Amino acid sequence: MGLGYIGLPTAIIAAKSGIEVVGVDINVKVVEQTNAGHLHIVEPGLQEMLQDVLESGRFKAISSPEVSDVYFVVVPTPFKENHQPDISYVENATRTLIPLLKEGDLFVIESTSPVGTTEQMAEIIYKERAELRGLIHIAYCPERVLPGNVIYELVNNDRVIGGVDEVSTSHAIEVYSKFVTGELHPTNARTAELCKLTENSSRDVQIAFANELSMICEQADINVWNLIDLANKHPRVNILQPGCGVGGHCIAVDPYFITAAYPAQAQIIAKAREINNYKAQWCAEKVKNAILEFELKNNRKPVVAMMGLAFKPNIDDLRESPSKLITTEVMHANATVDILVVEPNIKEHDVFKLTPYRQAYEQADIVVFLTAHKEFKTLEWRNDKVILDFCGIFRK
Ligand code: SAJ
Repeated sequence: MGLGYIGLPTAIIAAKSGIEVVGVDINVKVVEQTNAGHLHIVEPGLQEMLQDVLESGRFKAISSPEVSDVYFVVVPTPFKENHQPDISYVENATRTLIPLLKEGDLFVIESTSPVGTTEQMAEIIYKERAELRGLIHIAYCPERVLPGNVIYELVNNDRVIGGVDEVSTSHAIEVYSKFVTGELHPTNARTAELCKLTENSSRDVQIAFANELSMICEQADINVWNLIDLANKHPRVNILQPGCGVGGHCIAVDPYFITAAYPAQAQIIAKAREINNYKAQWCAEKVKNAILEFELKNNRKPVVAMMGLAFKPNIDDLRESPSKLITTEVMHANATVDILVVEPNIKEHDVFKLTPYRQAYEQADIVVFLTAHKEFKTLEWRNDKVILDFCGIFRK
């Protein structure tokens, strides 16, 4: 259920391993495109695999589910305005499956979910199908893959598998072992749910630490990249890299699933979210000030280059991107300034007019590095420009 960034590769890889798979998506376009052999997501190596499993007859996409033996729910869990998790997609997918369930089936949730969601879905199922209590297996198994490296990581990463009871856990482990070679770690559903949230929150907290250091260093006139490199020479210190905030649909989202449920306890996790969000505002302010200073000094408006829109290096994904947010804010605050927007991984954008990176670097008086794309690292430092390097392009 769900043929997105995780569901589709999972379906294809499971089919590749010999399992007969039907991929279900409510978006008819996705279903048609997939059956025609065209990927609607960007993932190296997956296109050939899709063609292969379609030809073998072991995989097809459909828009409503068929009776099966194992069901995987891999739908989005966004958050609402107030940072409360929205599990309505998981619930809808679960409800759609209820009439199809039969004795011996396995029902697995993979979607990132607040603690208790799997037990909640089990109760929804048993409320309508009381005769199935104890006769079907229900488990939670989060994914951990990094977009861009999905084919390798889906198969090779270790996984945490938590059933609502021990029989469910071992049944789920048996199924996953058919297409995952990484170690499969048994636990209960609640621990598996919190484990996923913990992994991404841990990274968020660590990035917040690096971002906080970058703001301290600016005040102290110390190069933060040198500082972190030196501190990391300690055998038990491993600080991550500062940037212009945290983006994407995972690390910038999942911690809220903890803070929403445990506000009194989740102090560091909440603060880390605040710091990482604030870092983007901080960067935007720095750019606005640099524009003002340039104008006062030179008696004309500068040309500004905003380098990178994607939420992390070398991808085209702009979801929750702090670079995009900063660029938008700087443009709104400086309507009469010539602002060149650069994103080498995207050809065209409906909001931003894009400029090739070398041309923008050449033309701009102020150059703002937001995302550490590999192309930017080929540029030489220029003393004749004001350079704001928020992502360590020119770090030694
Ligand atoms: N970032 C920094 N400094 C760093 C590392 C990252 O500022 O040192 C920023 C990036 O620029 C980006 C954000 O953090 O804006 C997130 O990027 P990421 O590469 O750390 O992670 P994601 O969001 O692409 O994928 C994460 C992964 N989780 C962990 O590393 C714990 C991935 O394994 C998960 O499968 C994925 O979330 C998910 O789906 O939950």
